[in-house]
Amino acid sequence: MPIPHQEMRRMIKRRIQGLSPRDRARVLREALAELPGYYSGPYGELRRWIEDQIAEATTRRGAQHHDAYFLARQGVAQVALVGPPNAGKSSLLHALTGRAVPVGSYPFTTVRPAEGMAVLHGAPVQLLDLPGLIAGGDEGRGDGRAVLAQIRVADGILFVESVVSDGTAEADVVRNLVQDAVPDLAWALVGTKADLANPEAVQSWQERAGGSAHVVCSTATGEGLDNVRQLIWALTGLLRVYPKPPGRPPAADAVVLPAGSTVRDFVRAVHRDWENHLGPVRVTGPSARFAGQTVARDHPLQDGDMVELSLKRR
Ligand SMILES: Nc1nc2c(ncn2[C@@H]2O[C@H](COP(=O)(O)OP(=O)(O)OP(=O)(O)O)[C@@H](O)[C@H]2O)c(=O)[nH]1
Ligand SMILES: [Mg+2]
Repeated sequence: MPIPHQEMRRMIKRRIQGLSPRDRARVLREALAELPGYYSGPYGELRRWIEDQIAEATTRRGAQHHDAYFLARQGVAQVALVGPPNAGKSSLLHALTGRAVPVGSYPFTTVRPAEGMAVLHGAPVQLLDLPGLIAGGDEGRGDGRAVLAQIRVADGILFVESVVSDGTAEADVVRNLVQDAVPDLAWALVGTKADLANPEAVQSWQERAGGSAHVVCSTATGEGLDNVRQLIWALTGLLRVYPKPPGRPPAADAVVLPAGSTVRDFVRAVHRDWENHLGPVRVTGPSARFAGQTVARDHPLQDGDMVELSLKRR
């Protein structure tokens, strides 16, 4: 039998009185973990009140180092891991980048953004692990504004959601909030904790994802992580383009180029002197109508193309 919510609020207030912000946050997190899992009604209100208290306790601490909150861009692209508290964002950052970040079974484990590099097809892609977002985040609840500011400068958003069914309302709140605030950014969905969910829960999460790009994974078993890497690659829009010497097979290592790159960009990336000596260029792959198609310098390339360059005799 849960303690009636009003008594519970009084009890929590008593427990945090006079504590330092750090201890206050710890006690509040413990209280949140003990709360019945309702998101509506009096317990929902109590939950939101505790979340606000945690946000207050943790932002005051952060406010002294405000600059430390913003992560500089590194690598060839930046993708933000975004989701409700406790969804598994930090666990995913660790699984994909090896970066040691705090992971906890309570909400708001992450109070500052963290970053790590996922090396995808030889290219460093920066992943941002952001504090969990909650309803009202766009008005500043739970540091939401700072989180949104960080999302705005990213190249793509990976919404991280638990496929265990009881978090769907929170996940919807986050998606709507972020898409209203940053409507133009590319995004995709990752369903985490597949190892904890029954097949029906996984299926209903997939149905919610609908036609959007999505992948189910577990950081506990490693299941689906390669698919997550592919999803991130697609989000960045980066292109792998394989140089092919005439009469020989294509190189095993791709040249990685930004979205929208053309044959000219590729040539410049391979060898800066070649542009002036370039003969016909042939492309095989997704951007070509047929294998070995001769294309112009401004031909837009696609991920997975092979490009054969020939140089004019001097
Ligand atoms: N079994 C299982 N547990 C997971 C998985 N991913 C995360 N967890 C657990 O879920 C809890 C929350 O994980 P975190 O990675 O800290 O979640 P978060 O989204 O970063 O949470 P906040 O920083 O609080 O927003 C931890 O206890 C993790 O060990 C998973 O794939 N399987
Ligand atoms: Mg976290």
